[in-house]
Amino acid sequence: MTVEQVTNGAVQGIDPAELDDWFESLEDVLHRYGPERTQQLLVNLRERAYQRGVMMPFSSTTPYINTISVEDEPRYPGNVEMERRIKSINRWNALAMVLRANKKTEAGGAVGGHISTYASSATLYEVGFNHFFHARTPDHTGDMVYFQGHASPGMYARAFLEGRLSESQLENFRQETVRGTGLSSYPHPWLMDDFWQFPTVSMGLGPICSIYQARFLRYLQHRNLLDTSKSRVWCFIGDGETDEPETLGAITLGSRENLDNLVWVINCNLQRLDGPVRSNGKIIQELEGAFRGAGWNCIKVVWGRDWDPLLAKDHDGKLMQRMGEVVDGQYQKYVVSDGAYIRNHFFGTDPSLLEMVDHLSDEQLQKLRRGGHDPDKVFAAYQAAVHHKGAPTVILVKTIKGYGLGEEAEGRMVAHNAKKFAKSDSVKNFRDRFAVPISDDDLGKLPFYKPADDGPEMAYLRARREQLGGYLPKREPAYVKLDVPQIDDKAFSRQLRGSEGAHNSTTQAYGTMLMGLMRHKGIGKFIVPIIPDEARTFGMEAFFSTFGIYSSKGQLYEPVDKMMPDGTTNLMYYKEATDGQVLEEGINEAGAMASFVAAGTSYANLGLPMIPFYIYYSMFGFQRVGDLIWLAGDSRTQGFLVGGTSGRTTLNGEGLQHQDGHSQLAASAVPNIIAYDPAYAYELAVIIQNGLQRMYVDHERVFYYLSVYNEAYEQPAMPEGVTEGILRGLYKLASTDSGDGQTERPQLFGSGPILREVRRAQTLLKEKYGIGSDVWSVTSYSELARDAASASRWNWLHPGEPAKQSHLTKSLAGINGPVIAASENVRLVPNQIREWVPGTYIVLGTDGFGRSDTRPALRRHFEIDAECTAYAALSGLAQRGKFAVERLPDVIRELGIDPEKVEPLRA
Ligand SMILES: Cc1ncc(C[n+]2csc(CCOP(=O)(O)OP(=O)(O)O)c2C)c(N)n1
Ligand SMILES: [Mg+2]
Repeated sequence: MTVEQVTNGAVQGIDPAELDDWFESLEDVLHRYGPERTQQLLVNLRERAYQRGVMMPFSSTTPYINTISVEDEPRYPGNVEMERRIKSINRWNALAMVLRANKKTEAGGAVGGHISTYASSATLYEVGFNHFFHARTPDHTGDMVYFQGHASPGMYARAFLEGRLSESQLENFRQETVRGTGLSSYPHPWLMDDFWQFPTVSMGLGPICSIYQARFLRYLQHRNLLDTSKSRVWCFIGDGETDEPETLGAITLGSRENLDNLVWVINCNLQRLDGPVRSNGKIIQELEGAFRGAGWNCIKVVWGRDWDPLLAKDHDGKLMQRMGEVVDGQYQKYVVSDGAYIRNHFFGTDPSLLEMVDHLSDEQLQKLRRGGHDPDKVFAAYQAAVHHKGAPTVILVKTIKGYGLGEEAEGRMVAHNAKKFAKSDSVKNFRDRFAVPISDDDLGKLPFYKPADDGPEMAYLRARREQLGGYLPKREPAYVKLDVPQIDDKAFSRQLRGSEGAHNSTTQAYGTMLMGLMRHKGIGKFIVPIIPDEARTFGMEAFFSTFGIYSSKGQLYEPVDKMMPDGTTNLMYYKEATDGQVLEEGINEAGAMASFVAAGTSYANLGLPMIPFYIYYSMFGFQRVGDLIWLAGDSRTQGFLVGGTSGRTTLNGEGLQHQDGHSQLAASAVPNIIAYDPAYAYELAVIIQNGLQRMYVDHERVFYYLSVYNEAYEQPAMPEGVTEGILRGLYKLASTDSGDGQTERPQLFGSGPILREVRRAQTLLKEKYGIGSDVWSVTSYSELARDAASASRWNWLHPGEPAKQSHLTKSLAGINGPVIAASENVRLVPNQIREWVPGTYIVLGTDGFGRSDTRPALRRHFEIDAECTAYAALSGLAQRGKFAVERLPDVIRELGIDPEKVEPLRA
């Protein structure tokens, strides 16, 4: 039996009069004791029934009406008429902006834009702007609002009224190749760094980021770093967007962490891009079930106040039942239908329903508003949300896509992509509907409209925002210089000395350094170590007990590993604490990335620079959550991404799905990522120190990607004079003397653990063939390539002027011999620099699926081991006439290489 059937009042087999008694009793209890006691009574009744063997049907949903009853609605505190006028002006300017931009750019490829999304959500935003969204002020860390990406025209329109954007900026919507004159298509902090805070338009990323942002506010609070108690995170989401796994995938974190500082507003206009979100079902009900099940406070805003009198007359629940049984595809049909159709089809299923609307004309029927277009209902929901304690709130609001845009867009399947009107009177109808004071003569020009500065609308708008602390969105980075440790600090210096005979991996070096940095007086407390259930893999479990794992609830249990079998206390136990520093995110790379972004943008969004160090299984970074990494770049996030257990051959036993050889390639495509693939601990130290300096002292808007590996070997001490080379991407590490009559010297490039194979190749060449060579450590192909490309571009545009020389060009100026590159990466990584490598350049790499085996077997399989590298060097010399070609087959044999072995790319 569904809830709807119960509320309908008839239960088969029970005498209606008896049933009436039950309902009367309910009314009586409700009247005398109120809803809360009634709820307790019903819960008790349900439990009693359960004990007596009556199984209650599970229902995660409530009837398809507003959650907040009319009696519980607060009085609207604003001037409704004034707010309606401001909203209408915003609607107009948003529309004009998109239409004008497309007209203007028609010949060169119209720039596009969206009008239907904001048309459906204008009320949702305006109620927020006028009454809820608090700006950041000295005594308030500010509300954080995630605006639905393609509603951006509405946000620009409002900022225009507020005097924060100029007419020329509106005129140049989506035309932004010259910085500062245009407006970005969607919220992009990279492009509008004093305006947008949160990129949202890759569906699903805004929602997941908002959850972790809300949790990060709590983290800062609990660690006594910042009082964020007044801040609230608002996230505006499309109903279609909820299909993204990222949107719903982390909602239980919100309830588990009691994030009552988080409000989601899901604009249920029932449509996505191509068509209905749930044509044959009901998205609002589906989402209600999901969110209630996940422990969220769920508020439905389905109907506008025009429906209140009808629902008040709905004593037998028939209207509610009808509301509940109509599917979304049909509700969309009502949007585009006239009143007669609605009367016949919606109300016509039951004579008593028809009678209920007898007094309403067809026109009135057609205008019965949905909840999301009624400021009273929206306000009531927001008010309830901000007062709710103990859980996040989701507000499911029913609206109409393209609201007010007329027959060319409103509720139409094509609404999402409408960006121009085919019919000449569409604009006029819109103007009339929203009573925007533009004359008929001016309509064709689509002028932007701004009321007089001293007029009542502007005064009202300003007053409301003043009351709420100022304007938003607004991005205000803090230019605090952190007391970053220098390279001689003990956190780093130990790594510069080398491991002195001991065998360590770069992952170990990373863990040791991070621990040292977290103990550093200047920056220690600002570090946010993030790990998704992988600390033991990286040998970092000591972080748990040393710094504590953040948990808003502390530790409510006695961890099994605290007591040793002999009764002593284990100091390395799984310690959770309210002021814990480690964010242990569980098996959740997407959530960990969202935490990384929240921490790494704290300098801009909260005025407090934080330093996230996020280490993860390398393969599950760029490949798994690449879009979140791109978003981190857009957000101007700072911090270190660390790909642990890297390497298609160094991570040897895990096989195909785990062995990464392409994250350095993916990293090279993110413009503000500085990526390194170091071989030695001292290189890592130099890189991390420099990264801290660049990000947290010099305020460069970059972030880092570092590959670290789990192969243990002796870490050498840092040679003299290599710092610049490490940072720029390449330095000469070791040379052997040229042999008798040798006229060319092979140049051997190595990275990561493969540098050691390259060094072994150098020895082979010398010992077996008497050939001297140079070994270079290449710490970053992407940095080399970017630097070289910049120099080339400058030279190209400045003919006749003294040419600029890149680090690569300068470093290779004196070489004479073939260049061989070997690394854990696919060939495209070293091939980034091919354009600038003089002469022969042979690249070895790990193209092809990985597999499990021993490291030597895998390195031979991919042909990146010392033997293959040495052979490549000799064949390079042969190509240049410096080694006898006829000898090459012998060399292959001597080095034990099977020329008929399987081709790794296709294996
Ligand atoms: C990851 C991703 N996939 C696809 C798109 C393209 N896209 C942009 S808006 C949209 C439809 C959005 O529908 P909905 O979330 O319901 O928002 P509405 O405009 O209806 O409010 C799509 C598919 C995108 N921006 N991001
Ligand atoms: Mg939608």
